[in-house]
Amino acid sequence: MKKVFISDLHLNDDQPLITSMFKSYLESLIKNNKDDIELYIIGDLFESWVGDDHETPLHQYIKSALLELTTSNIKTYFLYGNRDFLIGNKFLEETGVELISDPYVFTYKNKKVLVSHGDEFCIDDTEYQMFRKIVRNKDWQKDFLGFPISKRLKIAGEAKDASQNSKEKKSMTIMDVNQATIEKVINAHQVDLIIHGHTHRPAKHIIESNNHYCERFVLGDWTDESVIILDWSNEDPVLIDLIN
Ligand SMILES: [Mn+2]
Repeated sequence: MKKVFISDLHLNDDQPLITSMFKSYLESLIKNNKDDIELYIIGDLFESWVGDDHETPLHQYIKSALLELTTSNIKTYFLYGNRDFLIGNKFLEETGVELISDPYVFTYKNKKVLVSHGDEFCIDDTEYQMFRKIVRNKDWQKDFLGFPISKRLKIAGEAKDASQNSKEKKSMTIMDVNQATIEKVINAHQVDLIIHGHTHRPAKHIIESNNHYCERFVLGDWTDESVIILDWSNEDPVLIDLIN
C-alpha cells in the first residue's frame, strides 16, 4: 500500500508542460499499481473552475486521464482548493474521483493524520477569509452557477486580478499559516501529522504543543522547476521532488 499526496497543480491552458507532467505522473502511477496506490489531490488541481458545464479541451483531457487512473483501480481522492471548489458531481461521476471533506482525518500506520488544502489555516489574511466566506456559501454558489458561462468567466477573471493585486501588497507572513491556528487544530483533533498545500512553501515542520508532537508537511505547487509531493510508501511519509 502506498499513499501519495499532491496539490496546487493550477492546471490551465497557458501551461501545457504542467499538464503533460501531470499526465506522465498518472501514467507512472498506473504502471506501478502493483503497490496498491491511493492518490490524494488536495486542492487547486485547476487554476480556475467555474462549473462542470464549462467544458474545454483541457478539462476533457484531464477528466479522461483521471478516469483512466480510477478505472486502473487507483483510488483517487480530491478535496477543494480555493480555486476549484466549484467542481461538482458531474466531474466526479465522469472521473471516478471521490470528493472528501476538508479537513479529512484518518488513521494510517498508527498515526492520526489530518489533510487539508490549507487556506483555512491562513487566518491572518483577513481579506481572503472574508472572500472565502462569501464564495463558499451554498446560496452564493447556486446563484453563480446560474449565470451564463461567459459571465462566470468574467467574474472569476476579475476576482483573480483583485487577488493578484492584493497579494503584491501583503507580506509573506500574512499569507502563511497562522501558528496558533495550527496548534488549535492539532489539539482539537489530536493529530500526529498535518498534510496541506496552498502556501506553495514545501517543507516539513515539527510542532510541539501541550506535550503533543506533530509533523506538518507542506506540499509544493507544480512548476517546470520543481514538483514537491508527499510519498507515503514506507513507514514515514517523505516529501519528494518529481523533477530533481
Ligand atoms: Mn490554494
